Amino acid sequence: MSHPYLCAMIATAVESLYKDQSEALQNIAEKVQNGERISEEEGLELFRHGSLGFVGSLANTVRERLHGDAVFFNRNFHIEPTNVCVFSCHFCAYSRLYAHREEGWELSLDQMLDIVKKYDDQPVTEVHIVGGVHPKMNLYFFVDLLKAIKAHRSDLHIKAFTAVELDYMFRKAKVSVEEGVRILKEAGLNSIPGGGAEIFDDEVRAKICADKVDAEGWLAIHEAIHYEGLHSNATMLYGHVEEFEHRINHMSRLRQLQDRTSGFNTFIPLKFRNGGNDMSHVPEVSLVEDLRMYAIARIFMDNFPHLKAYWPMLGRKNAQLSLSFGVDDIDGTIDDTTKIYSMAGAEEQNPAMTTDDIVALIKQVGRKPVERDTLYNAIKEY
Ligand code: V47
Ligand code: SF4
Repeated sequence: MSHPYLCAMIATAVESLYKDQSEALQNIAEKVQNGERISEEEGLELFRHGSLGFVGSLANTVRERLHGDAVFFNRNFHIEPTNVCVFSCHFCAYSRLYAHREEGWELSLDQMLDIVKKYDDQPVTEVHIVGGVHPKMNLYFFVDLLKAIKAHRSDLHIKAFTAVELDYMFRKAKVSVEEGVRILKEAGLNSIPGGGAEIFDDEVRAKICADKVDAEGWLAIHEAIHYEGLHSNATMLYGHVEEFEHRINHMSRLRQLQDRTSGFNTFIPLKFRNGGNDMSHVPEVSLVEDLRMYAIARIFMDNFPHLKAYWPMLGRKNAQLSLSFGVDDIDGTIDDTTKIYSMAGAEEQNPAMTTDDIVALIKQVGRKPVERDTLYNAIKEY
């Protein structure tokens, strides 16, 4: 966007967009433009009164300050060891209780290694392993899996196990969180994904996922991961029974941990989808609300380097749109091994995009595709 006349026009339009706002919103705009952190109250003000145009424009300023036009993606594939799960999250369309395990799947170590081998000739850099919490797949089963993957392909970055899976496997093996993290790191674990965070507030958690690890446990596991020198991501499941206050509280707790450790790479807001689960009566929020969510996250989470839109859940067109509302990362070239969203009614039933597809999708909206590894080192600019 280098034409001087166009730039001046946009600057005037943005200025008048800010001037027409309440004093509170104008103060927030000034802070964000000066690179200052906004408070929880100010975050709430954005959720309550910030129009899509207003928050979008501010978020884009932050996003371009951090990353210019770059949009990151990586070449990865998923392994989902099982969908059998001891927990009963009401929003989950994917899991099956152990008593009904014949309706689900349970992969053996050899079957999972066969998935890894399918990618032998492909330049993937990451395997993302995540699934249900199976009572018989214990810490040492996963130690063997990590070791087998590393023995086969040592350069593959293993991003594996949500804090929910880790909490269960550590407790069952009677090891402390710190000890468990060390055991998995020694076996080859490189980072952990951001799942299982949902909404940290206890009352909301009691309504949607009462029986799994609570906020303190989730945060303690990520803290231990960071202190071992590994990185992680953080998610937030939004757009169901929570209020704006709960979203701000969730993001604030993540921001505080990040101030201490700097171990998070990416924040990933996940839109609640209501297909095939116990919460099908809860309506889904609009696309405008999704984009406002991304934008406010980009403004509020000032110490998170990246904001990810998970395209299999959002769909390709909406993922493109999100790139103007603070998002700088659209995950990877996942193939159809990921089922957690397709089973809940997400846009993409068989999510797969080739690198050419992803590059074209990003270029079509005037941004610059950058292939990255898990830790955001640039591998190739397109
Ligand atoms: O924690 C489950 C979510 C998460 C539904 O770290 C749902 O790179 C919406 O965390 N509607 C697991 N969401 C997936 C996850 C993830 C995904 C992509 C990348 C990364 C990363 C992490 O999926 C769960 C839950 O919040 N989920 N059911 C649903 N009906
Ligand atoms: Fe199990 Fe995860 Fe589904 Fe909850 S969201 S029931 S922990 S698979």
